[in-house]
Amino acid sequence: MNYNLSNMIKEKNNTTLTFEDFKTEVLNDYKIAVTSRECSLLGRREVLTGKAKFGIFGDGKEVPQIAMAKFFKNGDFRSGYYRDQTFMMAIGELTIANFFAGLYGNTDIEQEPMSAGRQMGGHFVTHSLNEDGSWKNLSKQKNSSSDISPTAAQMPRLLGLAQASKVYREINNIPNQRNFSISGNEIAWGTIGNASTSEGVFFETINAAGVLQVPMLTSIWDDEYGISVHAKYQTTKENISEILSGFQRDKNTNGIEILTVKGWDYSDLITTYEKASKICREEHVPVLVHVTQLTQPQGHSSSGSHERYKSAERLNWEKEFDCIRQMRLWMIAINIASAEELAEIDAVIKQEVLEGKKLAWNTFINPIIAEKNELTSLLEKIAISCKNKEQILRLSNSLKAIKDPLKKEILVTARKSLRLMVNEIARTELSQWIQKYTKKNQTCFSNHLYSESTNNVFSVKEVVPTYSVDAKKDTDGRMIIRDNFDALFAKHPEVLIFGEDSGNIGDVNQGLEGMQEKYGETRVSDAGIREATIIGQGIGLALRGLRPIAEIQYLDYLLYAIQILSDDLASLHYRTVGKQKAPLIIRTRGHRLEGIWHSGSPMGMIINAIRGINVLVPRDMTKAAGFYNSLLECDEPALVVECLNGYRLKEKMPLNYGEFKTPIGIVETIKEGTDITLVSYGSTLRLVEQAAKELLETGINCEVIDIQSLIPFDINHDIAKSVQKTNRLLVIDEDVPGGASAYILQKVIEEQNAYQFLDSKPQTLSAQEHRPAYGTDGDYFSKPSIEDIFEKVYNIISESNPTKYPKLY
Ligand SMILES: Cc1ncc(C[n+]2csc(CCOP(=O)(O)OP(=O)(O)O)c2C)c(N)n1
Ligand SMILES: [Mg+2]
Repeated sequence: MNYNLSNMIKEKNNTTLTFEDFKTEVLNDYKIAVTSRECSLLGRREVLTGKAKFGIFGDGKEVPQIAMAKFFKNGDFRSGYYRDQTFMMAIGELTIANFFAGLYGNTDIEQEPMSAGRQMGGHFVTHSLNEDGSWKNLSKQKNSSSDISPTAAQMPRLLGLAQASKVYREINNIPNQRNFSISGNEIAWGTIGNASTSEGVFFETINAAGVLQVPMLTSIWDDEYGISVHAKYQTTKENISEILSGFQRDKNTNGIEILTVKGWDYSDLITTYEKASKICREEHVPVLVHVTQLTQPQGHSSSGSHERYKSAERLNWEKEFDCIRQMRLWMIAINIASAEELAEIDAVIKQEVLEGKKLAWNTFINPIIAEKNELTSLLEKIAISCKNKEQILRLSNSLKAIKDPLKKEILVTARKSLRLMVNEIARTELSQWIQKYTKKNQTCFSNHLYSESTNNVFSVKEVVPTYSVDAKKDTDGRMIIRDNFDALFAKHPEVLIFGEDSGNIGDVNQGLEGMQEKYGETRVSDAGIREATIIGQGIGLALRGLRPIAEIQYLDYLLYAIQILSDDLASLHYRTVGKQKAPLIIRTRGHRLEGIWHSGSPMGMIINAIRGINVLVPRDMTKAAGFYNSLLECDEPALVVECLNGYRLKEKMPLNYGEFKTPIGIVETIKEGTDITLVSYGSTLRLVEQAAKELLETGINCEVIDIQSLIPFDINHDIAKSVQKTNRLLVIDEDVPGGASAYILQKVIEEQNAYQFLDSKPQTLSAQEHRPAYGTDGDYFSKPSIEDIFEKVYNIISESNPTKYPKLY
């Protein structure tokens, strides 16, 4: 169908398209746009009257989204932001009732499919997974990755979603491939606000897409503002497509295609998206559509008003160039409908939206009212026999008077009432009611941070490495990693690895030596120096059924990607209530080596930033390889930190590459002892082992435990069992004081209740607060040494037996 006016008439005369067909389609588009607008208008009122807490809407951006949706096909993916409600309505993934359910925060996923109330409205998703966590057929549905609020953070993942099409075009032996792609013909559609293009990850993504030549179609919704800040403070020349023009491809170069279109010009928008999607889908060339002259009729969000920062002239212009108004004028001008007919449509839609809103409200509030009634009836019944009857009834009556109660108000009433009946028999019934109610609702708000499927990390059973009878510790660690990757690439065609120097030279430590030659550039590749988008590639590829391993060259450089890991990957399973998964493996190497930026071990920062991602800290390369083997059997994301100083250390060569599995969440006792439990992980563990040997010579018998897995942490509480035996605990790591060691103490002392077995103060030994200094001496004075460990343990033992172990200093 051609929507350009002159072509339209030509087509009409050629009878390839009847005017009636054309008219029906345009009218349908208009109806979606008006429905969306009415939702925005009514949505804002719901916030102002207190029924909803916050609203951010897509008004002013309706018409371009209708145009974009026309070329969005099954199998395609969107990665966008909070203005895209019209698009979601146009592809049939958001109803009026869903829209309002999101605004109210309905925790029922059936009513609020975007996040079951976890995200504020305007953050969209489609469901990629069945109830049991298995994949749906994504190539038969329209897909949207799950939105997040940080501006431009949708961009890194967009790159990966697009790259997946390229991978599927080049590789044809992946199991269930057709559930994810039909010959790689899918586009990844991005949307971003004009001001958000100021973020670094926007430029990083555009550059990477130009290099990778992937089908990524990015639309910039340009309304000249980012909240109150005008384009002149955001964008050089106030024009993002102009400054990106150096990326424009030409006959002899790679690059991207850049198109510009006015956001209120319905017919030109359709022509533009038709052209853009054709280039992108067929040629796999990234396309950027700069949609200018958009408006924001109600301002940025339900907080604040744009009259405070837009001039009267701008406000008037926005009224005139409101995209729906312009579409209406165009329809009247070409006789698609009269002003009266359109006014009639508007009135009908207004009513429909009102009814949809009412339905959503009733569906949301009625179950809560029923819970309120249940509690007040219970309180009235049990209060009669209570000493504090009056006070309890007062609480109950106050709750009763709340017309639209919150769950919080119900629970507060119940918990306050409980305190008033501590010594009464009636207490039991209320206490049970509270526990049941809390459990149900806590689950609503807290489940699915990690996979709850039968393929989660706990499903992996340990498979020990096997060795030949005469095996000696004579193989470099890096060879074990390499040969294991070799086995994995052969076993899993859906596995691919990429990162800085990972391809041609086979990573900086040669753990991938020869792999590119053997498995090709699609599966083993070099990436630019751009950690955030390396992770974004991984997230997007994993969302489309591949098993990417994204390599971050050194743990210290994970910081460039920590925002995406924390905001996007770590929250993905939680914020989609288990409706999307990205089982990405992040491979990196860390702990001590040389100097400030090659010796960091900021594990406390990492584990606190990325709850939702498993964090594995193997002590050697066999353990690391075993983790990769385990992870590829399950459906969760994980960070694996290999020991930077372990690639040249000798290990025994296993026979069952690709098969042996390190269990996840299970600690390993590597030396049994009776006097104190030493808990550590990673590179530090070797020092702990040595210190334990030296301590044994003085008669102190340490039990040494390798944590192996910081998240999940010691699921069998084996550390507490050890402390029960030794009655003493020292946690050693090379993070800052109060870093990961504080996390470990909290787990062992508080969660595992090990405090009750202690005869001495539980202690930690960590690195200095500053970054590790360069060289062997820098290391010695920055990180815990064998002597530090020895003396710390000695002092703990000396406290209880000073006669045998007199003070050293
Ligand atoms: C990293 C980050 N910084 C700040 C914000 C707060 N914020 C939300 S939207 C927004 C402006 C975005 O403007 P633009 O990209 O032009 O999109 P528009 O809302 O105009 O469509 C800001 C600053 C945020 N969400 N994320
Ligand atoms: Mg803007």
